Order: sequence, then C-alpha cells, then structure tokens
Amino acid sequence: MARVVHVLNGPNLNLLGQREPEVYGRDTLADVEARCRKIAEREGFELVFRQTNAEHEMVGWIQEARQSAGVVINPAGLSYNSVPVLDALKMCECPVVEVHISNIHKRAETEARWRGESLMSPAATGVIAGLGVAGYELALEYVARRLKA
Ligand code: CA2
Repeated sequence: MARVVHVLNGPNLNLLGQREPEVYGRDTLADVEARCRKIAEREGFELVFRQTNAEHEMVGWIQEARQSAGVVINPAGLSYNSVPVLDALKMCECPVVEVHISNIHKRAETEARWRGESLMSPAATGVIAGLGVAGYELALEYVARRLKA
C-alpha cells in the first residue's frame, strides 16, 4: 500500500500570492502543491494536499491523517486560537511538521506578540518558520528521510 503524506493548509492560504508578497512571496498555493508533488513522486509516497477556511474541516482532515506517514501543516490563523486543531494534532501517531511561510517570531517583535506564539507547536515534531514556501519542501524532505530510516 502506498505511504500517504498529508499537507494541510489553513484559512486564507487559498489566496497565497495575491497579497503581501513582501511577507509571503509571489507563489500561489497551486505552485506550492506542484513542488510538493514533485518531491512525493521522487520519494515514492502519495500526497494529499488540501486547504480549508473551516476549523471543523481541518480537524476532520487531521483525524484522517493521524495514522498516515506524516502531516505537514500550515495552520495559518488557526495557529493562535484553535484548541480543537491542537487536540487533533496531539492524536497524530506520525511525524507532524508545522510550517509557517513567514518568520512568526520575528513578526512578533514588530507586529503583535501573539503572532510568535503558535498554540500548535507543542504538538509538532518540528517547526519551520521564515523560509518562505521552501518550508513545505523541506518539511516533506524530512518526512521522506524519516520514512527511509
Ligand atoms: O507565515 C505563515 O505561513 C502564517 O501561518 C500565515 C498566516 C498568519 O496568520 C501566520 O501568522 C503565519 C496567514 C495566512 C494568510 O494567507 C495569505 C493569503 C494571501 C497572501 C498571503 C497570505
């Protein structure tokens, strides 16, 4: 059976590339998905790539993914207030990599302090922030490495 890795994206990331390019870059989510698919093909795993604006849908997708080969998640705005998403991530039995395109810690110095404090991080195996959309690819490389180990 093919090993499946889930890449899950939270609210508003469907509009990636359309605003604040100085923070998030110009790539769209479709561009990110295409790059992730290349890695999945090369590494021989099946990729599920999804985006939702709804908390309950994200919870359902994490539950679906909990026994898969890995979860890469950019919870976006849900990072700061969603206990249901946190609880679902805690139930994952696979590596979980939290990805933020921007450096949320740096932004916490200049914007609001809450931005640097993702509620999700205690449930993550690791966190990548500030490396742009390359963070998704690096997270998948990590999962692929874990699958080979
Ligand atoms: O840097 C990230 O990836 C974030 O998770 C993105 C969230 C933000 O609230 C976090 O602090 C950091 C916001 C996602 C908004 O989606 C966008 C839509 C269009 C253009 C840019 C971002």
